[in-house]
Amino acid sequence: MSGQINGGIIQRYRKFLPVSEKTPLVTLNEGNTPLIYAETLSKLAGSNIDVYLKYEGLNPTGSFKDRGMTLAISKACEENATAVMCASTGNTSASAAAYAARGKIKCIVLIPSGAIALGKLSQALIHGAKVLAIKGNFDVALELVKEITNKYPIVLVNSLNPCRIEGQKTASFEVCDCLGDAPDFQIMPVGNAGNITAYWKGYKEYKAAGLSKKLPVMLGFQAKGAAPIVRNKPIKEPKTLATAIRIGNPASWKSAVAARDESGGLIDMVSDKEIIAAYKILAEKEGVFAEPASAASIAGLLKLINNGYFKKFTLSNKEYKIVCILTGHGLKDPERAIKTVKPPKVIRPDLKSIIKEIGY
Ligand code: AN7
Repeated sequence: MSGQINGGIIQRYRKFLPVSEKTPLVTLNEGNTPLIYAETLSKLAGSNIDVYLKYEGLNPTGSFKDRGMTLAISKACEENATAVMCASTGNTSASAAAYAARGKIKCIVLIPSGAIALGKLSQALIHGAKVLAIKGNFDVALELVKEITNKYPIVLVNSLNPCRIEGQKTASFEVCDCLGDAPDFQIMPVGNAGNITAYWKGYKEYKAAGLSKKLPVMLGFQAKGAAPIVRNKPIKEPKTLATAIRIGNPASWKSAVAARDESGGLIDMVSDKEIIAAYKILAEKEGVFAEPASAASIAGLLKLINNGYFKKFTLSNKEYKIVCILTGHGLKDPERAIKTVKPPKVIRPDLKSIIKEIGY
């Protein structure tokens, strides 16, 4: 027996995507991720603002990359490609490796040595990709991958591949389907800048199709030590503990700036300290575990609340909706979680010791 039971983003949004009946479907039923109301963050934002979390960590490999990868790998299979390749700060490699395994196509990934989270590395390895760690950062890896895929018959599956952006834009369709329209504001992390490009494209297409009425203000956040767009110059040695967005020369720089400017938004930065504070608030107050790069969305939200950004919009009685994109699951980087909090206290295995600790 074959066939999908509920399918993924290609089946659900087929008419918006560059596929035909001939395109094989390489899917793990990605997408359809929850939009979760955030009670604590909504209270902090103000009485007429609702904050929602788009939990992309619940995709099959634990990040939003699966939306673009299902399409990129399906198209590579349609074109009878024998191999795909990407550079990655982790999540792209995890997703490429899984979808390539599913599509029975060879996968090669180039990662910065010692600089990707353990969960992501384990995924790329267990799915059978050829994983090569270079003594260099993501930007160097991406340049090498571009050169190799130009010279050899290997399909590039970084977000320079337009299929990646096409697939990822379906997340904005889901937000609109869920809210009945686009939100007023969208906050998201920016690394290689493919995702902000994809969301903005999706919002515009949905509106043009008459399926939504408004467009959101796009608010992107980079990590302070890796903020080339904010500083308006490439960063040679980007630094941040949010390894997913440790990127100094984003491939989709221009289209990210266009999304910012066309939407009347901004691209700003948050420090590692702010990212970790947001990471903890999200986990402790909302019950949602997202990786540090994703917490940049929440750090950005808190920064904008604190500097009064929303005040100028919310003087009226109108209700406003903010959607924060949580791009990857917290379990991707368990080491960071454990470093952020105290390790468990080791006690004697008796009732008295336990009761003493829990204060009853
Ligand atoms: C969790 O995996 O670039 O601005 O190579 O993994 O579209 O790059 C990951 C990026 C945000 C930034 N959040 O998105 C890679 C990679 C998470 C991420 C981003 C990434 P883009």
